[in-house]
Amino acid sequence: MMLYTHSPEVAAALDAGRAVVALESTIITHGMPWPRNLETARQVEQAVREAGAVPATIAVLEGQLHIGLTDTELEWLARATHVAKLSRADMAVCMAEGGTGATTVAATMIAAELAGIEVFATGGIGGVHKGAETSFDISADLQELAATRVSVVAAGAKAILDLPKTLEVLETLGVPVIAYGQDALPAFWSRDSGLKAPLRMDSPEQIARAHRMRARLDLPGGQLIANPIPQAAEIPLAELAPIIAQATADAEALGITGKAVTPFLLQRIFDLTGGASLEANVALVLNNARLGASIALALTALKAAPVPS
Ligand code: PSU
Ligand code: MN
Repeated sequence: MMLYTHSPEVAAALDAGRAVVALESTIITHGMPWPRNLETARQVEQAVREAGAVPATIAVLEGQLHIGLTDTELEWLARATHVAKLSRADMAVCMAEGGTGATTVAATMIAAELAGIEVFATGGIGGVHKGAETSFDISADLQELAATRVSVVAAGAKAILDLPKTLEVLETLGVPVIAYGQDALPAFWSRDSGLKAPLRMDSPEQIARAHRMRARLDLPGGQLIANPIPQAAEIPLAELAPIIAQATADAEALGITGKAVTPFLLQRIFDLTGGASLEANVALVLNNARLGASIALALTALKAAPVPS
């Protein structure tokens, strides 16, 4: 059995040297409720296509790593209820045992690099959780950004995380955190976290050149592109802060730990905002898919041009 299979659309795109954007599947299985998860997954794929690139949603189905899902597979995954959430630690076990799992940012990056896909768009990355000084809850996504050469477009880190600590860890790991088109680090549902991003870029071409430069320097690891949610869709941080505090306190009271923490908090915030957090989430993922496609196109344009030495 091949280590991974491509959907027909992705196979044709890679053969033709077209721009491809990787998409994760944990957001479908653990990040959004049915049927909005399927609608969003389809809209995100369509947004990538409309921007001129090809989407590759990644997941493990019955032991097989899929780079690109057919619409039937996408719908099956969106309806499934007992799908594992796979990160670097559990991906190989799932595949070896013939299991089915959705890929997080970390696992999607691993799969994308394997398949030669350089850009990946998602909603938010995992990071350092509040209270990490006692819980040690730091997402494997951060180490993956340090290890795997994929540029990840996200709407910053989720405001359920400790953002200053997340930035510190990314700096320690040597991960460039690049705010797109503004100075402030965006905070997922909000455009401004109140923190300045370490780096800023204003065009997909700049981001593509920096991505290439890392490879020429033989630096492992990718880039985190922090793309602010569109203004019309944002929920200001002041409005969300008490809700996030409530959700975090609930998680602690219920003794939620490990990989259950992020899905629990997202669900709780969805309930406490009366569904408004989901609307914002959908808008920011679509926005990231479009930027991811532009970066992937800029990278293919660079490939075509001779690299100056
Ligand atoms: N963004 C969302 N919803 C999600 C996630 C991101 O809007 O469910 C997922 C991503 O797959 C990310 C994961 O990699 O949450 C982080 O989980 P953890 O904190 O357990 O590492
Ligand atoms: Mn965690």
